[in-house]
Amino acid sequence: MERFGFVGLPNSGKTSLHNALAGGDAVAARHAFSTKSANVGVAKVPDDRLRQLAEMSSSRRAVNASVQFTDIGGLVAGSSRGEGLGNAFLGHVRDTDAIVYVLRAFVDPDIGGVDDPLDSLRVLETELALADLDSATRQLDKLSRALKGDPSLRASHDLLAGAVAVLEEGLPLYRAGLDSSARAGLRPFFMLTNKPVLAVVNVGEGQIADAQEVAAPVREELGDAEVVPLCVQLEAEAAQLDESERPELLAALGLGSGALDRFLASAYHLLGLRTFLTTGPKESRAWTFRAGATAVECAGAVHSDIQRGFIRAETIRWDHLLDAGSWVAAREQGRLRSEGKDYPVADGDVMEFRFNV
Ligand SMILES: Nc1nc2c(ncn2[C@@H]2O[C@H](COP(=O)(O)OP(=O)(O)OP(=O)(O)O)[C@@H](O)[C@H]2O)c(=O)[nH]1
Ligand SMILES: [Mg+2]
Repeated sequence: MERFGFVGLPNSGKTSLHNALAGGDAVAARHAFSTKSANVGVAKVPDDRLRQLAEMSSSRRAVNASVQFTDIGGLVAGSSRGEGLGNAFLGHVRDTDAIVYVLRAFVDPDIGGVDDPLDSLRVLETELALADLDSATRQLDKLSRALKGDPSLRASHDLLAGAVAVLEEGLPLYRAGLDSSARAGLRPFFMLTNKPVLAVVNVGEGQIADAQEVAAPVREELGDAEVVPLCVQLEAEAAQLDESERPELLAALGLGSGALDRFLASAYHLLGLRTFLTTGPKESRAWTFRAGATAVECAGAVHSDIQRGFIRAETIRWDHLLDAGSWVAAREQGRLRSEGKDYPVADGDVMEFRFNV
């Protein structure tokens, strides 16, 4: 499963965000470094298409897609040199597929820490870039020596040398304007700042009305990255409630419901994850696949036997299926397509696999 790592200064709200997503109650505390080991959680990816299909089929249950996230201990200036939780921290970041910066904007004199989101971002980016510079320099050294005996390493060497130049300026790689082939070429070097990023700006209750303005400087700085203002504390409290009461509370607080849902949806998309669906009376289910996957690869997500014995897939877009009213009706109306192994599955396709084992 794909994993996000929360990266933020102490007391920025990482554990609270973890709790909001998992509905859990890991210890969120007012002192710095309250999280020492990483909390790993799983969040359901909200999907209204799934809900509607489950209703259409009177499914006994609906199963959402899910993502994992790791609540990592706080980072401080100097973490890249072993200050604070130092190396353990960096190890956890290395293990993730994408980084979620948690940037504190809420002001509370009783809770120590930085409450300027842009200042926080600068500290975090500097530390990650320094950690990358250290690792990249060492790898470049090795590669330069190996290059003498193996000229085929030239492209890789030059790419890494370019990365070192960027990092020396304190710039994270994701902000260097590298094209996707350069980003892919750097992947074997396991750079932290070559991972996709998004940011949560953690606003206080009093800032909810101006949340977009509070987040604006971060959005400007990060350019293409998704920046989501959230009142993490309230979301965490709402997560403790019954699912049916939640929208009401959030609406009453003027948050609107669904800020957290939108965050999850963008996170999912950021990783290049897409969803296909299956539906029937027993269950309706959202399945995760990587953008570009074929029908036979998607069949493997359901079961390896279905992949092995794949014959064809009957498929229809989710909204067309709802429009037809049922799978049988869609077939009668000639709206089901029959697709072979190499069909590139689209986000929102409803699939039924024909197989023979
Ligand atoms: N007033 C206010 N307090 C908040 C908000 N979000 C989080 N807090 C509080 O801030 C404190 C720190 O939150 P945590 O979620 O533990 O922060 P953390 O980033 O996990 O901290 P470390 O693990 O120590 O790095 C807790 O007391 C939270 O209740 C908020 O929006 N408003
Ligand atoms: Mg914590």
